[in-house]
Amino acid sequence: MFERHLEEAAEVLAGARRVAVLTGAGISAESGVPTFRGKDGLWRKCKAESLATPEAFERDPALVWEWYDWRRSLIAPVEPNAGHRVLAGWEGLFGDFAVITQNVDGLHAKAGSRDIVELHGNIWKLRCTREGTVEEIRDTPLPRIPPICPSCGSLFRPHIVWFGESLDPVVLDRAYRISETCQVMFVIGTSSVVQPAATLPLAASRAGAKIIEVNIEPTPLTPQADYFFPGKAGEVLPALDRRLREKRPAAGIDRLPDRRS
Ligand code: BV8
Repeated sequence: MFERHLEEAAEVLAGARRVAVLTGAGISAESGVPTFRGKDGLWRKCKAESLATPEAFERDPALVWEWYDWRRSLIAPVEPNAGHRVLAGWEGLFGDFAVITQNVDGLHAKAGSRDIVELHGNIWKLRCTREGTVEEIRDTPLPRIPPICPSCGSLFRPHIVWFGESLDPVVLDRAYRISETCQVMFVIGTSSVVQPAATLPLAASRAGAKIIEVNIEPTPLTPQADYFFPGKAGEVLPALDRRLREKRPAAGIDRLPDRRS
């Protein structure tokens, strides 16, 4: 059954020109980055839900920065895994291909993906609380906690969307446009509970896209998915990639029938 579904999903992919991917913490798990809600997830270990909020930062910026500095030091030496690399390789295979990620670890870019929509920001970027300017600072550990904006002396905050904060409307609008125009949407390694990210696959499905979910366990999205592959992203994606490349004509994508026409 699994093999047959892989075959079918590869067939769907081979005939698609507009493909989107939504990823969550699960795609980085095999690189050693802790997820949020798993048994050894971040939210469990260090009361993360009380740290990733504007109220926590208001109350104790140093504590919040210690947590992010610790996560940055965890992520700094980490390499992308086979799942990230397959997605980076698919950029050249389809007319339109974009990765929409909830992750802040920067591993899709490190794997070579270029068209990335970071819904929740990026742990390597710091934003001045006064000027709103954003800088990428990769020092781990940070030279001082909490970090200070060199131009105005105000506090830097992580350039990350916390709970209770709205996503950047421009970023969210692009994510919806990609979701509502793709023919296939992969949903990989997300518990599909965080809003508004979790609505993107539903928007894609309503617009007629095939939904292909990859997760080690079912999620609230699974009943709506056209295909659910129970397994690790770093194993399922390479298996799908092998089948897809057997089907994809050597010629460019323009000779493929556009299934939606
Ligand atoms: C907002 C940054 C407007 C922090 C994060 C309805 C509409 C709008 C908002 C809400 C709503 N209902 C509730 C809300 C509020 C809230 C929300 O969604 N709460 C949830 C928990 C119910 N949403 C917000 O506050 C958002 N803001 O909507 O603004 C607004 C404003 C005020 C009031 C209302 C609305 C902002 C959300 C962004 C929050 N910031 N991160 C940081 O990282 O430090 S979210 C956080 O969770 C991470 O970014 C993470 O990416 C995200 C989602 O988690 P997942 O990525 O799915 O990770 P998780 O651990 O949960 O799951 C991992 C999955 O991988 C599992 O399924 C596991 O089985 C699987 N897996 C593990 N290993 C593998 C694997 N799969 C494959 N292979 C493997 N090897």
